[in-house]
Amino acid sequence: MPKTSIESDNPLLTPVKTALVEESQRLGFADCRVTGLDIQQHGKALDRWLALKYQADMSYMSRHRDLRQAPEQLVPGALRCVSVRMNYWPPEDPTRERLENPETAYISRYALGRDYHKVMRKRLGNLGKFLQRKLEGTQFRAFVDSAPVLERGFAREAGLGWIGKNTMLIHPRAGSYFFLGEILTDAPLPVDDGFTDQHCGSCRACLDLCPTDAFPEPHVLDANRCISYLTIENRGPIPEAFRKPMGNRVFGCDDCQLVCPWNKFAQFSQEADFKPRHQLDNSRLSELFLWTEAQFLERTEGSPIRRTGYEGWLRNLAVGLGNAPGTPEVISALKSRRKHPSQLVRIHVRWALKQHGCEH
Ligand code: B12
Ligand code: SF4
Ligand code: SF4
Repeated sequence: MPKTSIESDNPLLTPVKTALVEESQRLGFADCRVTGLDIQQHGKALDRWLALKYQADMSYMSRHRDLRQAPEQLVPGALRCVSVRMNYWPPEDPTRERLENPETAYISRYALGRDYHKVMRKRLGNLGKFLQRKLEGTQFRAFVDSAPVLERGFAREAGLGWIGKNTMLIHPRAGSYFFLGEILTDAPLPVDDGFTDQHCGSCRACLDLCPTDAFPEPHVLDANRCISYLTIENRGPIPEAFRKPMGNRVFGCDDCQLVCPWNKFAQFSQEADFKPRHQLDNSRLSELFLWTEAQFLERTEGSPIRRTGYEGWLRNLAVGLGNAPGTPEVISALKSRRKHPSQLVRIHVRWALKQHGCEH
């Protein structure tokens, strides 16, 4: 079908949209909806967040601030955002058991398998090409996480869910254990209704149970205090005040989702790519701490864990070991890294040994 030039919804494109949604399901997306590009309201929330310095050292959040608020500049002539979600939670995972065992490394459930950026970007690219085949001359660009796109904002406007007090995008029949992705396109596809309801009500479980008290107010997260930021994005030391509350969370954190009552409706993922690799869903802290750099690189190939780097990995695990019971295995693992060439690692090892009464 030749592309139309009008900018308002084109009812002739309804069958194209229906086919697009069907194709998205075939590609493994759990939902796919369309919205326009007005993201003003969310841009204001972003401005406030940046003014309060809640982005910590994630300078890319302020660097691309203008682009985040003017998505049409990312794709010339763009009119619509196709917003999708993909579930990632592993079926029948004894998550709480792992989190409550202080000798086990707790790795965020989104990071146990293949990196979602890779999985989703490829499939979104295929979805965009499908649209191009249906609508000759259509331009599109696919995004997952990395580009300056306010993904939760678009998802809400497209009707994929509401933004909870924990800042997660939540769907009443699917909880929040899913990733988001988008296609920006110049095709004037019919838009869906946004999600204007808020289903948090008087609940505040996530705000009260966050181990590091990272929510200064509902719907606002201070990344400086968030374990997910501290263990993944942060390149420096973990401030001492947050080391004990981190417990055994060594890569990311799921607590504000685990406590959310809406996640009893979460849909499990059947994606082979997201299946846990190298038993990362059930490994001892001390075992992971003894990985060499070569083993780290080999075992995290294609995994989101690569982002923290080997030094960051050891830093996080040292904190976990400082919080673990002081068994001979734990003490000996920590002592083996006492003279590690990285000062960052040494600082955290020293702190961990101190927790077990080993000062020297
Ligand atoms: C930076 C970032 C982080 C930072 C900061 C998180 C944050 N809350 O800002 C850190 C490293 C801490 C982080 C952690 C996590 N992240 Co993250 N992160 C991002 C990223 C790259 C940008 C988020 C952003 O723009 N933050 C700025 C603030 C201002 O935006 P926001 O919190 O989303 O707030 C929005 C609303 O709250 C809204 N808002 C606030 N007040 C009001 C009021 C009204 C009336 C309205 C309408 C809107 C509104 O405005 C904002 C814009 O829409 C996105 C990907 C992307 N490009 O969007 C992924 C993303 C948000 N992260 C994701 C995930 C999975 C996680 C973790 C669960 C990973 C983990 N297990 O450790 C945790 C969850 C922590 C949490 N509770 O948010 C998913 C979320 C999926 C979902 N269902 O919501 C995303 C979308 C990535 C993806 N492609 O799937 N993340
Ligand atoms: S991810 Fe963890 S530390 Fe971060 S806000 Fe949620 S519960 Fe708090
Ligand atoms: S835990 Fe309660 S307040 Fe927090 S996001 Fe879920 S429903 Fe909303």
